[in-house]
Amino acid sequence: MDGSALEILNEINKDGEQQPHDPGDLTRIPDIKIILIGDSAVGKSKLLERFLVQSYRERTASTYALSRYLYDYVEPETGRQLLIDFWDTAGQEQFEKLHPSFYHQANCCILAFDVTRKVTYRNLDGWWDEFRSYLPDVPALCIANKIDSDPVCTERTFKFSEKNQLPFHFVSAADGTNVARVFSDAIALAIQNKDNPPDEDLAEMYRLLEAPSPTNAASTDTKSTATGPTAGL
Ligand SMILES: Nc1nc2c(ncn2[C@@H]2O[C@H](COP(=O)(O)OP(=O)(O)O)[C@@H](O)[C@H]2O)c(=O)[nH]1
Ligand SMILES: [Mg+2]
Repeated sequence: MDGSALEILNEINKDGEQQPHDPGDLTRIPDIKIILIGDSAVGKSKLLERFLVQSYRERTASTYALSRYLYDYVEPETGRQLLIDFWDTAGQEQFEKLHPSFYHQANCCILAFDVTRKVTYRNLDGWWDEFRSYLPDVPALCIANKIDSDPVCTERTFKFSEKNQLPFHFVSAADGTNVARVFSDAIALAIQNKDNPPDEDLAEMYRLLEAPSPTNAASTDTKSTATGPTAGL
């Protein structure tokens, strides 16, 4: 994992606070996958660092760090424990498209731009198209980062999120504004996606298979008649 984040975690551990697992320990099998995309240097890694270790360190260059972080999450309503796998880009977004494995089986996407660099906003369309080409049904949210550098920008409207019907938040990894909110919304969307597969037809088919209809319950002979694409029409 990112050297600086690991250093901070070690400091936290020294102070005796609970850190049940090393987020860099990728041998555990995650339940949920959340990806962060957007241009290089918009602050993706800093946002993750802020969320995972409640910290932010000034750095001049964009990060080229190891790119996955595990996070233990307990669902407040149910007490259910979930292991969340955050995928951050490792700098490759500056030069090339992301590898398909980056998108594979993601449950939610955080799409970030930098309010101090217009080009990062314009490039959202390209990121969105790439994401949707792999994951047409997966939920996403859009964030405008670095509002500490340009607080006035929060009075402006950014049409991208409206156009694509995405939840939108102004954030700052530097001062922490809205970071916890964004990650908790992303986690909620991801869990919803995991629990309720977006493929309506498939979900309906599973429901039919699980709950025998009165007809099926009455006669096992009817089983084979409900499998065609026009079944039920
Ligand atoms: N002012 C300000 N700078 C930020 C913020 N978030 C990140 N940065 C800076 O932007 C640069 C790129 O951040 P980084 O997280 O590496 O971007 P990434 O390439 O998208 O992962 C670094 O110099 C950070 O210190 C922020 O919220 N406010
Ligand atoms: Mg980065």
